[in-house]
Amino acid sequence: MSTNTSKTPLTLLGLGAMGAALGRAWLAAGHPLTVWNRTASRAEALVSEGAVLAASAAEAVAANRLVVVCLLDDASVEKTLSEVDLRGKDVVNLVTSTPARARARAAWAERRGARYLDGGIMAVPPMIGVPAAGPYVFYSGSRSLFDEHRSALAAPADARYVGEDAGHAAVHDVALLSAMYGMFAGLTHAYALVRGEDIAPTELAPLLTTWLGAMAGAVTTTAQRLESGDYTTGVVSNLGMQAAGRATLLGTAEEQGVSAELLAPFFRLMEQRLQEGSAEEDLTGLVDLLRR
Ligand code: FVH
Repeated sequence: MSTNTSKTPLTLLGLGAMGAALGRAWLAAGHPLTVWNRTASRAEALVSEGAVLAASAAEAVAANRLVVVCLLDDASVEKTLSEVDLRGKDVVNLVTSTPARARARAAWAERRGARYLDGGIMAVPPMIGVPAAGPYVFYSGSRSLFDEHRSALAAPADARYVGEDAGHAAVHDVALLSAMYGMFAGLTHAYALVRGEDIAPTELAPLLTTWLGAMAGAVTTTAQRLESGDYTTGVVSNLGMQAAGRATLLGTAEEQGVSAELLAPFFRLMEQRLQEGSAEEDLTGLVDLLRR
């Protein structure tokens, strides 16, 4: 693949599933790319596509101002970069992290003379470099770094800046992932309920898809209620009615020989809110209950 001198050259540390996909997208967009990976053999494919393999992380970092890190976790970032000179570098860390760890990593990089941007990738590797698949990355931290390198950062996936606080990319990332796991928990329970019945999972699948789509409006109404503080006006399915459904939903799990361990905690929260709040609310009050 040919590189283009008008495109920002960059260094990529980490060529796992995600790093390799990012590297391929930068090469495809014409960015000169220097790579490093702990296991050097994993760089072979990218080198054959035009990347330059550095012999060490220090050599890779020295090669370019813009340094993107896509390693497994924060511990591997520490191990890889603890002895490397970061002065004058623009470090973009795409490792999935907690907000506190991202903030600590930002302070660590800045103490060492680098500008720092934290990223949360909202995509899986096959989506990278495929705009139609809708990949994007939340970025937070140095605004000047983001503005300067925005076009390079946007080559593999759309770049969305969410603030100077380095922890905000992680908060956004983990909020979306947490909602996704809530959905996975729900469909896990639903499939378990029909297992053993004469109902094929592929029969249930389209029903689940359309039902979850129909219920997705709750994302926005909950946000609006949280902002207005009004949890009762215009409620369609109130808390009192929903909490009363507990016996049916948990009873069905019992009858079907399915553990209620995914569902029961949510109903416990409903009961608690019912005691402390109002039966006329919707489920928005549960958000407040979760805050410690
Ligand atoms: N893959 C995905 O679906 C998700 C999508 C959302 C974002 N995540 C995050 O991206 C980071 C990297 O994930 P990955 O998919 O590339 O992960 P792996 O394929 O397991 O590759 C891991 C790379 O990290 C290197 N590595 C691991 N430990 C060390 C270490 N102690 N020192 C130096 N490098 C280390 C590993 O090197 P090697 O095993 O090939 O030698 C890989 O390059 C991650 O934060 C996800 O949460 C991906």
